[in-house]
Amino acid sequence: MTKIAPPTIPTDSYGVLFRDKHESEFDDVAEQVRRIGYGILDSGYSIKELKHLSEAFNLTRTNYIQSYGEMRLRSAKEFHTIRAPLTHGDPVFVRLATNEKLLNVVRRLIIGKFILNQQNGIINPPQKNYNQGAWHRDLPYQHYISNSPLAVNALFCVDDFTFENGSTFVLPATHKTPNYPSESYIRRNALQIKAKAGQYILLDCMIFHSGGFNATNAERRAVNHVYTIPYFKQQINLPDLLRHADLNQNQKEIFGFDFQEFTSIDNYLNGRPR
Ligand SMILES: O=C(O)CCC(=O)C(=O)O
Repeated sequence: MTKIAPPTIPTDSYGVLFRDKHESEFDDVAEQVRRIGYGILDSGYSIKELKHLSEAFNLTRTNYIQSYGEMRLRSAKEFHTIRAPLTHGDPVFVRLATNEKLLNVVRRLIIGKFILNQQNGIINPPQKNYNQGAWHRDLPYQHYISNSPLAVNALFCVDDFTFENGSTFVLPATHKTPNYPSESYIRRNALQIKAKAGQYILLDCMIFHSGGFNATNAERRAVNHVYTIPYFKQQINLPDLLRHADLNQNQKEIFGFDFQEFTSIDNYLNGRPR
């Protein structure tokens, strides 16, 4: 039988004045997000830390449902979401949002300062439709594009993300064009990402993406993080809720303490550097 040689990828180029550089895994992931809209990054957590995270997720969820009530959450279509888990007490969620490897990639993507706009625990329930199971951007209703990302989503996989349990679908490069694509584009280009528990799926927030149908008997859990330039308002005022938390200066900056609206002209003037 004749063997077919694998295609050889050309390595030469010509007519190139500018090129991206690859000095670390962070450059690789950032380039993927910039060019095709998504990439995968290992968080670096140990098995023990991942186990703790999984338990913290479940406990935070139980307390959340107790605090806000199942009926109320269901009627607001919020039963499969935990809003701002980093404000509920377990420091593991603060660490998840300020993971140094993750911030190294976000720094490469959002030019200048950025803040955490929102953190949500999300649950894709088995054998059911759920609120993230439809194509959307993470800046919904926005139909513009920017030449560098204004917002980045880091979806932390608490469980393995598989084809069977409805892992995230993406429409590659749709962060490059303002409109929602045609059905034909979707049919030809939609692809489903596979990722392991402990990895972050990074998305340019303008890429269209969707959760898939979870055909297994177990939930698929994740924690999403949206980082934005500081000019976008947060979903929930994190500095207010974290006022008494034990945070270092770097964490405070990422959670938006330095970028709050001034409540008066006096406050504004007092906040100006001397
Ligand atoms: O559940 C998923 O895989 C998708 C989550 C999602 O759409 C989001 O975080 O915006």
